[in-house]
Amino acid sequence: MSYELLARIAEARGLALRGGFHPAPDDHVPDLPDQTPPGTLLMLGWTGSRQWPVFAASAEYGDGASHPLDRWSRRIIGAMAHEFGGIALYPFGGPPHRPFLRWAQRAEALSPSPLGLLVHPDWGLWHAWRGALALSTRLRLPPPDTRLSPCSACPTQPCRRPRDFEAARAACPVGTPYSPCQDAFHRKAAGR
Ligand code: B12
Repeated sequence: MSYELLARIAEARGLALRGGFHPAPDDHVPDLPDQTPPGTLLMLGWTGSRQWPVFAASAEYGDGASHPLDRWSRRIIGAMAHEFGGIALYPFGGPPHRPFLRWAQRAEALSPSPLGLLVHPDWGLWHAWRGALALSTRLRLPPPDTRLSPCSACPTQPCRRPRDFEAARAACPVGTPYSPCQDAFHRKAAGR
């Protein structure tokens, strides 16, 4: 099994493989069921609205029960953990919360934006995590992405002007805001 193959499998199931790293003890990645430390942590999530159609076609999206996205994430990522020999970890379900923001910065070119959300050179503020896979094997990972924060090369920082969080997020010139359907779903989930 390679990183590239896992990336293709994840994409077909509606998830972007968003980098990974070889955990050290201070990364606070839990041990595997056999009490050994994992060799690799892989981050899985959404980048823009690219993966949305797979979720929107799922049973969870349409069944009317609560927390459809969390249930979908558990089904898809739980199955991958089972297939590839590891455990699934989720950003939701706390407290305590798993340190996804810290793990994400170990795995990809991300940095805190003026809004607090992590900003990505391609996806801007329009991305999130659905889970992570802690695998027993030490996978060979792609070379690190060394791009700097897009905020450091953003002279006008239009996100700093609007007081309203949503307007500030939409003002970021990097990436493309979520599709109307996905945006409506997240707003409803956040109680807005
Ligand atoms: C709790 C929570 C909230 C709470 C916040 C309560 C609070 N005041 O803390 C509420 C419900 C308000 C919330 C709202 C939103 N959230 Co939220 N939230 C979380 C959650 C579940 C836990 C955060 C946490 O405490 N982690 C525990 C700590 C220990 O984790 P950590 O990674 O180690 O955190 C370290 C770093 O963040 C660092 N750190 C913290 N701040 C800063 C700042 C700087 C400058 C630096 C360098 C480091 C740093 O210090 C921490 C300790 O080591 C995370 C998922 C997760 N598991 O992390 C999502 C998460 C952070 N949320 C996310 C999102 C998208 C949102 C919303 C936009 C959702 C929405 N559509 O409304 C809003 C944004 C609100 C806003 N105005 O910023 C995304 C962020 C994606 C991104 N691009 O960064 C996450 C990662 C969820 C996901 N599934 O992807 N959220």
